Amino acid sequence: MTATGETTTAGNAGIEVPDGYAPHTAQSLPAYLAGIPDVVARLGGFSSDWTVEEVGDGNLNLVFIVRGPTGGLAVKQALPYVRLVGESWPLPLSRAHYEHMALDIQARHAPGLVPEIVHYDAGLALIAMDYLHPHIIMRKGMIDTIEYPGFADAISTFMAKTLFFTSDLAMSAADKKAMIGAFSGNTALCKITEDLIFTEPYRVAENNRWTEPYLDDVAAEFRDDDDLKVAISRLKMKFMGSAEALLHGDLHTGSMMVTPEDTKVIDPEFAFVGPMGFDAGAVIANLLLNYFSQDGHEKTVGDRAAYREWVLAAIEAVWTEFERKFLGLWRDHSSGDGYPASLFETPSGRIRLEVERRAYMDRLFQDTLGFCAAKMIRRILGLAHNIDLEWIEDPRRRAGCELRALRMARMLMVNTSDFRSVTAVTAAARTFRDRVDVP
Ligand code: SR1
Ligand code: MG
Repeated sequence: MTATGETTTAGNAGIEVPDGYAPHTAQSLPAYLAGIPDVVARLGGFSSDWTVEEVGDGNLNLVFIVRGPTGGLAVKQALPYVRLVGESWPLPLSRAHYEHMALDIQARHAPGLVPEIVHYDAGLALIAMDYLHPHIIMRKGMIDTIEYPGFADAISTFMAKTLFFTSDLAMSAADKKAMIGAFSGNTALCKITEDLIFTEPYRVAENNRWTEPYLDDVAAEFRDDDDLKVAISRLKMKFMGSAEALLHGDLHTGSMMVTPEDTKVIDPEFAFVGPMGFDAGAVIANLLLNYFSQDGHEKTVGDRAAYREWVLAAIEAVWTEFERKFLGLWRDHSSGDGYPASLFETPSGRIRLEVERRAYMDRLFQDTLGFCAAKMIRRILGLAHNIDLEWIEDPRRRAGCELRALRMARMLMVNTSDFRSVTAVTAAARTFRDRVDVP
């Protein structure tokens, strides 16, 4: 299990490390940090007063928590390989550069919703940032049925602002192209997504795993489902070719640190300029996976019914608020080269543009549902699973939850246009949960 609540096994090949790079240890880090005035100011005292704990059991990186007399820091350092798999699966250190750039842009557009960067060292692929306390990874809180009343507002604001302000609706064509260029080198991280989300769950692949033997048949059925493979291929084409806005790129509930009052979005190392629905779909997918997992955690039948309803209400609020905020930004801040105001200056033009805005959001909703489905399927049939489901001890019971999620995801991906509203999605979740699919 990883720090962000995902679980992984397996790997690939080749490795190169730039001069000057070396991974830190809890022992080596204080002497390095002591040379950075902003860090010393944050931690207080002397390096001999600081405690360092390596807490990163995530898929990719080292993460240290450093505490001093006056404050704390989280220090994230990229390793030149996928941490959980080892050196057999190399991964470029440049992901820290993309994460740093993304955090900077997100902080500008969505202030207060990402951790503040205190120090960045490109050579060491290391970022020192706010130690978020008493926040916990949202995925873990949801397994413990903690409600987060501020979450929908925060994540919808984060998505509306980061996606709108980095799109052609807000940016000039030249600035937008420069941004695409700036993130275009994050190919290795995109390739992980292209393989693990859009390809491998739909064919035989060494990395794939699922709850055996209960899901053997449905895994085979998905590998043999041409309609599903066409649908996932269309989504993959959109992921690779639609440079709509700067995405977080891995916006699951393990990338959110929360308290009931506060939400911070972390870990944008998968950032690149892609289709907006990929981020929105990731949020909804992870909420739906949690919804379907709750049956597997119940001690007595129905003891999590109220929490399940909270999760569905959160899904509805996330989309409704996102749509409302995005449209509001478009009406008030359309400074980009898309939909030039000069084309819609007449009263009828203004009305037509408003109709078009609604149509744009409808298309974005359809994209969101497709990507949502893809994200659900990859967490059940692909390499990296999540603890919402993995922590259900009885494999048969877990498989039952997973099967219901898979059935719903397949329907969402192949019959996307049947879902015209977010309440149609939550209603379908209730229906699929009620089905007596026994693996
Ligand atoms: C090998 S990396 C597996 C997954 O971890 C990250 O959080 C992304 O979701 C990626 O797909
Ligand atoms: Mg991550």
